[in-house]
Amino acid sequence: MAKLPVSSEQLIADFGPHKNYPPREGFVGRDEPDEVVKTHCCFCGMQCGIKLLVKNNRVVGFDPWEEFPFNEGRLCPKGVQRYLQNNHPDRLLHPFGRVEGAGFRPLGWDAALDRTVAEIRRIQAEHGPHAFAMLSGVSLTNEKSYLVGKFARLALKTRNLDYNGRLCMVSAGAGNKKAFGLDRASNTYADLAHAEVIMICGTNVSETFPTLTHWIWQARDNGAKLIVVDPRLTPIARTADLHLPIRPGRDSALYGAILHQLVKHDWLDHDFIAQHTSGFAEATAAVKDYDLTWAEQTTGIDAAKIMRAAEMWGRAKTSFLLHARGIEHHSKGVENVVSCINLVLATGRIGKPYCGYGTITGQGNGQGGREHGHKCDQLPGNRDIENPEHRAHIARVWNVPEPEIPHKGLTAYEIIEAIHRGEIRGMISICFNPVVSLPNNNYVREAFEKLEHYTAIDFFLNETARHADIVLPGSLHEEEDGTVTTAEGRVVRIRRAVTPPGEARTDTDILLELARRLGAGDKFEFKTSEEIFTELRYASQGGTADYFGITYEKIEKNMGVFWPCPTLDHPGTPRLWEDRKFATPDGKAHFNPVSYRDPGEITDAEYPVILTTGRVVSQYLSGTQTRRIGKLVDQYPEPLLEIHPTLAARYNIHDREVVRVVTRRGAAEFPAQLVETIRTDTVFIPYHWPGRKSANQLTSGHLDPVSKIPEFKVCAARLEPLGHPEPVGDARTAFASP
Ligand SMILES: Nc1nc2c(c(=O)[nH]1)N[C@H]1C(S)=C(S)[C@@H](COP(=O)(O)OP(=O)(O)OC[C@H]3O[C@@H](n4cnc5c(=O)[nH]c(N)nc54)[C@H](O)[C@@H]3O)O[C@H]1N2
Ligand SMILES: Nc1nc2c(c(=O)[nH]1)N[C@H]1C(S)=C(S)[C@@H](COP(=O)(O)OP(=O)(O)OC[C@H]3O[C@@H](n4cnc5c(=O)[nH]c(N)nc54)[C@H](O)[C@@H]3O)O[C@H]1N2
Ligand code: SF4
Ligand SMILES: [Mo]
Repeated sequence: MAKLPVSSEQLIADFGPHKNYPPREGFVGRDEPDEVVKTHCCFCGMQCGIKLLVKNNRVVGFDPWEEFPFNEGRLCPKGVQRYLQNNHPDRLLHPFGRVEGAGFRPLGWDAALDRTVAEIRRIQAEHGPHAFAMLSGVSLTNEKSYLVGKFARLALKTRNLDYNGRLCMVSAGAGNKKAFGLDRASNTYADLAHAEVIMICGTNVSETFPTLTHWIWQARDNGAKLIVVDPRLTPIARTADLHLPIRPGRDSALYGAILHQLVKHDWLDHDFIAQHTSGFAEATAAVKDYDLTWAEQTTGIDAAKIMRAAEMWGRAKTSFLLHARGIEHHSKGVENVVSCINLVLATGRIGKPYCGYGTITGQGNGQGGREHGHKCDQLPGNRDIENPEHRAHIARVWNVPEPEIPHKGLTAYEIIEAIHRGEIRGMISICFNPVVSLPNNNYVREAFEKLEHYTAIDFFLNETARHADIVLPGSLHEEEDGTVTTAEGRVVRIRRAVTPPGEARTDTDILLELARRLGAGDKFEFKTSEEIFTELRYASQGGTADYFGITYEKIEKNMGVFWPCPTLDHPGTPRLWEDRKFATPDGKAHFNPVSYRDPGEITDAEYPVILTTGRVVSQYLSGTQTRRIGKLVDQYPEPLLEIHPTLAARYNIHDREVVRVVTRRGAAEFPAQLVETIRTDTVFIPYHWPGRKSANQLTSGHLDPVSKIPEFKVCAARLEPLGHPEPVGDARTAFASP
């Protein structure tokens, strides 16, 4: 029988905190806190330092942490509201179990854990160990990411573990490894401040990484030129010297055409290319026909602007290239990434002051979370799960025979497909909301309805957890100690400010207890997060992401340590490649040839408009957290369809009128927002909402063949104006806190 969702409102009405616990008041005013805890924001990869104010075991406010070197006290709209989650009435306070036909009922921990373990055993006995899968997320600390990887491999004994970075960082990770042999931004953002040219490709930094813009303004004050590549004239693009309004899905054509011009005008660093790189001839051969006429036709950008970009980049002495999901969320995300890196290598501008390159990490621990082994193909230290030496090293650290470590499993979206095929029957998830965040999500929801057993660990009942059999109340960011690694590669300390409320437990306690009940307790005898970190250090030792020389004490003393940090007396590595020894087998940086190919879905007569998706400043990811914070909801209450007046006029669409957007996957309705800041062939929808407001009802399941990232940034759509404004009083404030 299909597992139909149980609503959060119903759960709160039946078993809300007021029934069992004294009311948890919200912000109680700025009287003297009991404690001030220096930690970091729970949201994006900038990991801004913040001081949390604690009173009576509750977070009641914040203060800027001005000494923390990256953000120096600055915070964005999400950062200053984050603490409001701590007292939210929707907080899960005890385990719940599904009672068919009656929704969720509270359960004791023993009963909830026993039921999960019994179902794991039953499903694995009937269908083999890999029929039970695990999904994880990189809002988790390094310690928890490491623990999840070990838990899935040694306690659950499944190879099918993957994580939400599959929707985020994997194209960048694969591209970085191909080019440099190591996956991290090459410099700290302080190097931006003195770069002559900054090129920003497919990232809306002012909304998605607001505190990063400080370093870009520093560069502007110092005379830097700014190039922005985005189909939308984003806030940062409005300040740029050059905005290249690319047709979505065409980035590798643009960077290929720029490389063509660098060669043609000899804007190249021949010494660097000869001594420190390989593959230059193949990479330039691949773009020999990419002249300006072809490039203009393919990318939709004026030839003159492309030429200007090539000249600005080519003639500069120092430069920094940044990109994020706008070029990575593609069925050729890896090709887009390496075609950007080719420009950096051709001009030799890396590993020197004010010269660098970086993919901007998305989630809070998007960097560390992609290093410590909760990807389906990875072991800690960014090791390869199929490499015999790497497996042997981890087997030694885990004290198990090497064959006990499962081999490579399926990626996130492939796990969904395997559920549909009946190969995967059970699931445990932590820190992931795939029913909102995966593409083509009606198909994803049907998979969760099919599962024989599903346990979810979260602090809120997210939309996927509503399909669960068991819900285990886990911990918020401020309820556990640990470390995360910022977008710059700086490992910082997350400090526990409060303990979990009610019967909620820390994520770590839940995983350790499950491991014990699965009979693997001897491999999981950790008493503190620091003990997990110590094992992680050994596990990462000698890997490309080497944390061996990092300790909690050292982080404390230096306000963070940059990996690689191979020995205890090593200071860490803020700027990579100064020694010109790249982490590839031959020690050289690799050019990669890229021949342009079209995105997985292109427009045609039936679906003539390009649909792209992304973010707005006040909402975060699947919205589970930010849709519960009233002030953020007020700022952007519901998804709007951004459309250019020219395109709108073609369909007789007026501002705020509802438009039905149809793709090959389905249809959804959004009020139109007429803006002159988007291409006339493209519409944009932010994806932070569930159900009928979800952009992912429309997106395609096309994956990059190497990274398996979904193509969130391009699909083909048809617009059907409904000719009336949005009815009042719909879902807009559904989750707002009082
Ligand atoms: N406010 C807020 N901040 C966040 C998040 C959030 O949810 N909300 N999430 C965090 C996470 S996990 C991530 S991954 C990052 C994402 O950070 P970004 O990558 O900056 O965010 P997106 O909005 O996904 O996409 C960025 C831009 O890509 C453009 N774009 C679309 N298609 C193309 C294309 O084909 N080529 C190019 N060049 N550009 C294109 C879009 O117009 C958009 O402006 O943000 C992090 N920060
Ligand atoms: N159409 C479209 N879809 C997209 C994207 C896009 O640009 N367009 N972007 C993609 C990207 S880049 C990303 S990163 C994904 C994100 O997609 P998801 O990872 O599904 O999004 P989150 O909202 O982070 O969901 C995480 C869940 O983890 C919980 N959580 C957070 N911290 C913790 C913790 O410490 N412990 C526990 N136990 N739970 C925690 C939250 O409450 C939430 O329910 O979405 C992807 N989907
Ligand atoms: S920029 Fe990112 S880390 Fe900093 S306050 Fe905003 S959401 Fe938090
Ligand atoms: Mo992301």
